[in-house]
Amino acid sequence: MSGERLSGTELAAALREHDLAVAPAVLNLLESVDEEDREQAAELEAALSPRALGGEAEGHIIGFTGAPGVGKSTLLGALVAVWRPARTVAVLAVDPSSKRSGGALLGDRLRIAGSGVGGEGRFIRSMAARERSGGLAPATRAAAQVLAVAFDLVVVETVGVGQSETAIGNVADTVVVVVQPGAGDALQFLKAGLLEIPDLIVVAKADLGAPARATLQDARAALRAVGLDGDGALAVSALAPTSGIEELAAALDAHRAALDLGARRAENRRGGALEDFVSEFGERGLRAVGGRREAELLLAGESADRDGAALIEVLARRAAGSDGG
Ligand SMILES: Nc1nc2c(ncn2[C@@H]2O[C@H](COP(=O)(O)OP(=O)(O)O)[C@@H](O)[C@H]2O)c(=O)[nH]1
Ligand SMILES: [Mg+2]
Repeated sequence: MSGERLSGTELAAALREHDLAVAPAVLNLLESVDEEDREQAAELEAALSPRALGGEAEGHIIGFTGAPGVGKSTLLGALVAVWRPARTVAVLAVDPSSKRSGGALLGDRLRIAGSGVGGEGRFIRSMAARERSGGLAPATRAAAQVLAVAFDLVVVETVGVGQSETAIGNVADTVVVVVQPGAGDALQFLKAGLLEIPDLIVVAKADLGAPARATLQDARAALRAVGLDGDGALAVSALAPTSGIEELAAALDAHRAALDLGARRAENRRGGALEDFVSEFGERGLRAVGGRREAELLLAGESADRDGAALIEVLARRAAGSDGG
């Protein structure tokens, strides 16, 4: 570590200039529990809030979620190879078990995937999950939001089955659920309304043949069952020779292009603020606001460009009874 540390405001300015070299320092700051660092982190986030930017950060924030072993990291390695070198990519791998090994593994996979990855324009970081829930830590949400100012693509890989996946929907513009051939469970969760509805379902390991094709049919049926277009399911193989990776990259771009970004991000900030508030103040805090529904209504009444910190403040003030409500 060098002696000259950039302040939160300086880091924010660097990200606005697309200076990708500051990404590690930005993550260190956001993950720090040191009190002075927390203040700097708040300044960083405030300087890059939609209100300060005069609009939403332009990077595409994509969440990849699915059970362990379905092939998420390998798939990301193949996708990064398609995206690079034309586009800059940050990958945040949320590892519920260990803090570092996931990122190291992911790094290996990305190197194996080869072709132009490595070096500038690409940033990979493993981050701790919130407690054991598999949910996103506040630092991950903040990291995705601020990196989207500097990088073209910000990918968050999370491990999850069923309800624990909800957290990714509070940060991503596009949520991709990855399943593997024979994975009936995840699709049953989706049909039963237990799973957050994904924007895309990817059936990985398409090279396995018939079982992959059958799971793709199941995925299409599951999407139709919840009123979505079956075309939102794709099969890919990340093993050489890869298949479906470019189609997936195109589907991701198409989803983002059709999105009302401001509305989606505002919704995510509200959901994220509520999640963070409950994590900090517990169910008791939520009761002090008047319950979840009341909290949601309160947040919905705030203007769309308010950042997470401001929204949490709104909830905290209501809980303390100091806003007269
Ligand atoms: N046959 C096949 N195996 C794959 C594919 N992608 C990943 N795998 C294997 O599945 C296992 C889990 O992959 P990984 O990417 O670590 O899954 P993650 O836990 O979801 O990130 C590894 O042994 C991979 O080699 C694929 O496209 N085809
Ligand atoms: Mg992985």
